[in-house]
This record gives sequence, C-alpha cells and structure tokens, in this order.
Amino acid sequence: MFKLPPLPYNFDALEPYIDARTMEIHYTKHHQAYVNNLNAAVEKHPDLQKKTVIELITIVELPEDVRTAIRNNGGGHYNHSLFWEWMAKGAGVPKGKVVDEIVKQFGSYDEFKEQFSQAAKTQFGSGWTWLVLNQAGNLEITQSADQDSPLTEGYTPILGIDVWEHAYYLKYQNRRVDYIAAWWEVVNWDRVEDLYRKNVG
Ligand code: MN3
Repeated sequence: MFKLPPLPYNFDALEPYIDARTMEIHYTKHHQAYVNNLNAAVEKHPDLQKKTVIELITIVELPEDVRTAIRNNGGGHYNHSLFWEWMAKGAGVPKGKVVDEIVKQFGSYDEFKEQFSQAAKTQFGSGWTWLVLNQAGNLEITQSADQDSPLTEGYTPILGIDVWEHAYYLKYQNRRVDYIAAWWEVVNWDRVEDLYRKNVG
C-alpha cells in the first residue's frame, strides 16, 4: 500500500508565502486522494502492488484498465512527495553545485529564474514546471500537463513547482504570477542540491 509521506514541516511553516490552509488541504486532501486512487488502481493487479511508484510511472505497458489512473495518481503521488521537500521554512537562498551549473547553462541565476517563472506562468491549465536533468546530464526547463512526471519522458526532476490552482487559489486566486514569485522564497536549495548530486554522480 502506498502511503502519504510525512510532511517535513507544519502547515503554517511556509507562511506568508504559502498559507497554512492551502498546505493543509493540498497535503491532506489532494495528495491523500492521489495515494488512495493509486492504491485502488493497483489493487486490481496484484503484480503491480509490488512495484515502486517510480516503476509504475515509468513502465511503458500498463494494463489498459488502470493505465490512466496510474499515470494520473502515480504521477500525483510522486510529484507531490518531491514538492513538499522542495520547500522549507527560511529557505530561498540559491546555493550549491547545482546553482553553479545553472549559471553555466542559463547564463546567470536571474536568467534561469526568469525562464523558469515564465514557463510556470504560461503552463496552460493544470500542470507543473520543472528543472530536470536530461539524459545527456544537462539541465533543462520543462513543463508537464496534469500530473505527468518528467520521469515518464526520461528526465530526472531536480526542482518543480505545482501550478495547479489548488496550489495557490485560496491565497492568490487567479494571480499565479504572485504565487510563483512567493514560491521562490521557500525553495529548499539544500534538497535541490541533494538531488542534483545524487543524479550527476
Ligand atoms: Mn498539487
């Protein structure tokens, strides 16, 4: 059975950037629903119950009756498990080897931030914007719709922002741009650095 991972901070830890009510609903309702729906989908196929969520969202041939459910809910579970860790109280100062690499590939940190924010702003409808490592080991900014994971496309996510309305609507209503600007204040660069180092070897 898949389980909701522990949230690494209290619901109000990211105030005023991410409000406590949004955190609570996002984590206890939205993420929990992905977990529940994923469990319901794999229950129909005992062989799939032994797989990890990463295996499930990267297996090319899933049984047709659960393919969409696993793509949406497996992706939702995986993406949100990372998303909580990509934020932290009192974070927001970009640092580390990953930032050196960002500067190298995007020209400057500000240029990267601008391009990433632009991608997040222009993602049409529900989805995510990512900083990923491609198979050549270079950093790229990508977008995905719904709960599709970069892993499914062969990319390794290093950082990502959830731009579904449920991530910001209570506090920011339609102002996704304000949410994106606030989110940079809580990006946990220590975690981003961990993922980068783990994946570049
Ligand atoms: Mn979400």
